[in-house]
Amino acid sequence: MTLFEVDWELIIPSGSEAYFTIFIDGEIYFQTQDGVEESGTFITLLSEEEHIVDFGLYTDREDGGTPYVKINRAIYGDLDIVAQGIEFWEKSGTGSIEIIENYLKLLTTRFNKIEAIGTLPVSEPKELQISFDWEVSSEFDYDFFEVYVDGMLILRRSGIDYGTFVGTLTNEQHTLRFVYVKDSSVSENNDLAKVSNVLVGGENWLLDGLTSWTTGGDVNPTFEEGQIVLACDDDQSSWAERTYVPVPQEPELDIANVRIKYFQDGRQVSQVSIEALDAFFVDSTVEVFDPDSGGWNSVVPSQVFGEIERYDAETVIFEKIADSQVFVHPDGYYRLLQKCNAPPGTYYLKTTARVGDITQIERLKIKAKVNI
Ligand SMILES: [Ca+2]
Repeated sequence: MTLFEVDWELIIPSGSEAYFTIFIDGEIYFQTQDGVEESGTFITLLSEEEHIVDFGLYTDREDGGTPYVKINRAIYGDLDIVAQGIEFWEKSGTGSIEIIENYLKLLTTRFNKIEAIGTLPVSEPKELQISFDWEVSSEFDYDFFEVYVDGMLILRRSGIDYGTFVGTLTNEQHTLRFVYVKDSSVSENNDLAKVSNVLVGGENWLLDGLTSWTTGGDVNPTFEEGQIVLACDDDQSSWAERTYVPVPQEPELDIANVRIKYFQDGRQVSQVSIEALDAFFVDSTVEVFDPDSGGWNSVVPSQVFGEIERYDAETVIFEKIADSQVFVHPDGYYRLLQKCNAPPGTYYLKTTARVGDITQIERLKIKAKVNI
């Protein structure tokens, strides 16, 4: 979804009356109180499809002078729609719309209305898809079904209406909230809203009803026949919300890109047998895989260290019994010297090599025959 932000300002000279509205796709999303001069920022998140935005000014009295609206800033994603110029806007009603300096100005005279209507373009989808079926049956323009993501309005409908919402979000934590909210009087139609088939990132969020949801408001919503049912009395609300948490990404394993090779007496070894576990050395080299040539090249690691470990087959635990001493040989290999005293058995030389941000750990099996 794409953020739509509008900084607006309604100027009403004393003795005059007017109010300002924002309609999106034909539905009222915002309205000021009649006759009150004010300013603010309107924020909504809109789905990827095209949307019609409609700024409206309604003037009742102009005894104190003509009221007007300034749209000081209107940004849709990366698009500055005020900067698009007056061509972006279609005028409807009586009065004038014009771009003055850096703002859009709407002006109309007594008992008239003026609207500036623009089309917000299709926007790029994000990674996480959300969709749900909704229906509302309420007092038109007063009692609303509203949907929020992270506290930002994404859908607002009233009267008798229904549809399927489809939008996308970044693959980050997001909270989706469904609300039914009523004004101070009058109920019409069935006086409720219903939501079903809530799919977030391919997961059906209603498989186990509202178990994973948080509910609240003056009246808790109910779950009936696969649908969230939101209803309440005048001046009340009812809501249900749930938070999406992305699955943590496993850190990229680059183990296959770095390898450690072991040598004794110049010959590569895959395990080492020693007469006694007192003092012995193993040489090692570190190589990195070059995807361009498809071969392994010697590399100078930023760090190499070794440890002798005892392996307990019952507990399946490696236990460190001594550190190795590491000597850098001028010929480009690392000599790992072990000095320890332990009974006969199976041990491992654990070698850790750091190359860039890769930490490669490998173990060489050591068979020690005789105790000293
Ligand atoms: Ca009502």
